[in-house]
Amino acid sequence: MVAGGNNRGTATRLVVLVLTVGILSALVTFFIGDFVIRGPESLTASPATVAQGNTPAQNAFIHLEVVGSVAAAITFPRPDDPHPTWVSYLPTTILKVPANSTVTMQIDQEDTPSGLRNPLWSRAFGIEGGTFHMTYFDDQGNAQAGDFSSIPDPATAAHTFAIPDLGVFVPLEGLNAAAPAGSMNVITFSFKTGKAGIYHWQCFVPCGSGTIYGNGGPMQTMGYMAGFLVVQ
Ligand SMILES: [Cu+2]
Repeated sequence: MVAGGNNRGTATRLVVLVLTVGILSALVTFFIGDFVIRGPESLTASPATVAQGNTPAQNAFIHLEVVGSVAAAITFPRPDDPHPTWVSYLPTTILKVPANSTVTMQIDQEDTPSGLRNPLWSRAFGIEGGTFHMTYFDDQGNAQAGDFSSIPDPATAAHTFAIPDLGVFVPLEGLNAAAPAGSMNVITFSFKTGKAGIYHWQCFVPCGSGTIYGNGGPMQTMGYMAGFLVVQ
């Protein structure tokens, strides 16, 4: 009798243990799966041809938009975004580009200036020809265009596009307050990729307003001011 009772007790404990482990495993799987699914989508470079100044694009083209808040997007709206007030690159920051190729970027920059903490960062590095092409607006709100190796005033930068491991760095001029409503600075440049790999990229302007030193929130979150360049 006593032995039988012990066996039943052991069996019950075993069933409870197995069920508990099963439920915990299911929960862990669910949370990991949910995390992966909720991660930003990826954008594969298109083979489209656009001009950078007089140089036609080759191989790969990536078109991004930079907004002061996701809800204000013009080119790439993200209606169900969990952070509509966050500053962001759009439509995503997971960018897939071919290895050993020239990637041409077009960035529609719509945010106002934040300023650079280090004036050295007003210079562009690591891009083809050393210059980026930019259409922008002057203090009178007139459209201007030109090729630049740096932005004229570090205080007027809004964001930067930086891939540290590839030595690529481009300052993005903030939209002048005199620019007509709904306008954007359009910045185009090209850089070369080497071997396949995953390269972290991010903005170097602490632009996450409302977070400590501006470096939290969107600055640390994939899909906003940080991302991966997937070279494949
Ligand atoms: Cu930024």
